Amino acid sequence: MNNISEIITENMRRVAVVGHVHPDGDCVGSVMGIVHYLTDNYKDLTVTPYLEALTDDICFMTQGIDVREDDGAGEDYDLVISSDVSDLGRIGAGKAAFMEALDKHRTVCIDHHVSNPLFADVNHVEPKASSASEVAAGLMELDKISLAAATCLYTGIIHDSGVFRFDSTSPRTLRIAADLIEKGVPFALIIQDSISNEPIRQLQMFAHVLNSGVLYEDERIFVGRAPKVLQTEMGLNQRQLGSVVMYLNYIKEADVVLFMYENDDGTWKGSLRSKTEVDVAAIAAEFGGGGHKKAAGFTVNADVLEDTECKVRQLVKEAVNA
Ligand SMILES: [Mn+2]
Repeated sequence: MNNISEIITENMRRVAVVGHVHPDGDCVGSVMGIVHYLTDNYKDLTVTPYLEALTDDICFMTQGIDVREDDGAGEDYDLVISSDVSDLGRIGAGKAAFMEALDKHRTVCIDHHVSNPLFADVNHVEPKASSASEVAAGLMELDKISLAAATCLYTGIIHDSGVFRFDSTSPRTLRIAADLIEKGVPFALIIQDSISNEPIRQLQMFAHVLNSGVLYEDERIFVGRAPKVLQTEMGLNQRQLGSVVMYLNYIKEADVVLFMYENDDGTWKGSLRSKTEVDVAAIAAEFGGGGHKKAAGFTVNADVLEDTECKVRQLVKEAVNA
């Protein structure tokens, strides 16, 4: 597919756009970007976004728009588009609408995950793109992108690219972002309000993990933990722990960071970050997990928590000396 117009036919009237479970900035940005673009340019279309409940930092993108949080069963849409969804099982709200449309060969998948099994009838997956929002923007005609659409797409790009810091940022990412800024996107305000804006409890959690964790200087790895009791004490849920590992990654003396936090079911999630050639996806795979070279994760049982931390340190050591 070169342009999103290729999937819109004359007799289409009702379209739905769905994202993944626990929607993040890129998911909401790309879904809402597509919703705005289709609504703005196809007057015969009624376009409905489906998204699960949004966190405070990204909910501005859906303000004033009817977003459905249910599964959309029985709606019989002419077309259902998924965006930023890596796998059928990851569809959040609107899942029934998507599955019913799949039976009728009326689905499209727009994504950037390399692992995407191409689950829709029409699939447009760009594994090298920074974000689904970049992919979506690349399928649009620039002069047909409104300020509202541009704002959502820009927000999606900065969320998934770490404001253009991650390796996935390409010259194309920046060109598309530049085109979007030209529409008048208030980018400084969005970065301030949507990225550099953390509730004090989340920063206190980071401070706690930083102070209670251990820096193994010889191995250049920092290991920190957040047990359930601490999460409860701070009034945080798991989704609000995401920024902790990002801040831990600022530690100059550590090339690799391991952040272990307890899940509701008593298992522990290990979140790994690397600043060097140490491939943390390979380390996570040793524990049945996976991810990217510089950001990966896995889940282990509580009884092997200590062992796991030791083993990660050993694996990092081996990788450094390899
Ligand atoms: Mn994404």
